[in-house]
Amino acid sequence: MKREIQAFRQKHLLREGWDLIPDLLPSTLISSVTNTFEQLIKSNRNPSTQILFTHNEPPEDTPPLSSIMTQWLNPWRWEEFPEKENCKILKHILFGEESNDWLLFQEILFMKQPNQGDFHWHQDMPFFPLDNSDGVTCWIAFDKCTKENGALMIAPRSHLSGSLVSINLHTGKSQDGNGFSFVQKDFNIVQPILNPGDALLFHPCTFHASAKNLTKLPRRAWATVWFRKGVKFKRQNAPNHPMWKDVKDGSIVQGIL
Ligand SMILES: O=C(O)CCC(=O)C(=O)O
Repeated sequence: MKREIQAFRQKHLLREGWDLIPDLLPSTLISSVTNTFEQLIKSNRNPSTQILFTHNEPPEDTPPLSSIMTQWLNPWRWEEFPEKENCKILKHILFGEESNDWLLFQEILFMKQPNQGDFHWHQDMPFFPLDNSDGVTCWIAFDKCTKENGALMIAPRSHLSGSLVSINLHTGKSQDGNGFSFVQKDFNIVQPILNPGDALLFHPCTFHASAKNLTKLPRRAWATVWFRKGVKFKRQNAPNHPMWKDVKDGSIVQGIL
């Protein structure tokens, strides 16, 4: 059966920086995660309040995260939702027989609401306190995604630059103020139209972004970030990362599952 075949094509990802897998999720998993979204909205589990400023405090005039995105980080932590089980099923769909080689680093449920601002071009890797980028993000649509509702945009092959700088997602400028900003015209940007259950896979160093949602309905997505086992914590890459309470610099990342 199609879904028992490993979906992750690592050679392709390493060459192009991204991949599209239509119809990745079985309908049972779509229903379960959709239910988590609905329950979360009704619950008292508050969305995250600010993006990570990896090395400094947020600049004083920084608005809350809700001005650009409604997102819940690591909902697998909350036992009232079946997210741990959902991530386990997804792991098998993605990596098949190689599942034991991979760990889940984080899970985010994204809800881009009408009138929230641009989510600027960035790489994920500079936000992670990890020593190598042998990983992949799996971003799965939970609503039809189009240009109008801010479908994810990807810059193919932008991962070839390696991990550069953490970006202030409110402004698109580098957090360390070194003047870096992403130049769209240097890449053949793609913005695939997705149906619920379709997945975009991208490398941790691939630049991606989403513009405003100009429709009247939210655009939801389930993003999980996976790394190959053996990756270690490296504090200096993101010293403000909340995981520092629980881990030691140089130790092997255990992952969530
Ligand atoms: O859903 C979005 O618009 C942004 C997602 C994103 O930046 C990410 O998954 O790292």
